Amino acid sequence: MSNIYGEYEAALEAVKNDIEARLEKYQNDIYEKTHDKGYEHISSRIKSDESMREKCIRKGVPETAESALSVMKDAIGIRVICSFVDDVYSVVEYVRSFKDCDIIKEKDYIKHTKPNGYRSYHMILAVKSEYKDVLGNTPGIYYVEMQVRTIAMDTWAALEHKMKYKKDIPNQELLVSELKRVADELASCDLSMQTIRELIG
Ligand code: 0O2
Repeated sequence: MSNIYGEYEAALEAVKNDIEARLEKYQNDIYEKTHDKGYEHISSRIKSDESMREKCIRKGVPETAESALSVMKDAIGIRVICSFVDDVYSVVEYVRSFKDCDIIKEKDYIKHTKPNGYRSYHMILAVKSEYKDVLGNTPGIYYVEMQVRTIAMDTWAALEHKMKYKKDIPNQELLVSELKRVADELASCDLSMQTIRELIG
């Protein structure tokens, strides 16, 4: 079976690199001004062929490049991990200023925490690219799912993600409420860390 992204795979890589380069510029600019970091690190991925096909099946759409690149909007995923909650919002504001890039969907799971305790700032970006897109437009539009969160939020999400797939764990209910409790404790630590930073100045 051929790759679901077909001839558009190179464009995905180019768009991912473009957004990463803009974030690196942000990091360098902040460092020049303040000798501090705007964020801790970035991680990125192109959703694998297998995961994208599985998602198409789950959402009831055909396993085609058009579904993967136009219906789904998370073929490219970029995660920005920050030390402090304020830095998350500064990154979001910087992304808002990107040229040739519109934020078409935004969810603040930090202010509006998910019932399970999940916190993160999500955006879907529509990025203009010199490459042709799956609908035949040049310049094309490629979508990027961006998640911006603190180290504490990221640690929690990674552990929760791992446990979600362990269905054979006894006492699931207790586990869910414990995870929620830990998420809230970590959020309170994030607040304290932010306060300490402000005290240091
Ligand atoms: P993966 O493998 O990380 O890509 P969608 O589900 O994308 O069609 P929706 O509901 O708008 O649409 O997405 P949302 O709420 O913005 O969440 C998308 C991604 O956020 C998920 O991607 C996860 O990466 C992350 N996420 C959202 N909620 C949770 C949560 O409760 N726990 C954890 N650990 N991660 C979460 P995928 O596609 O599920 O998976």
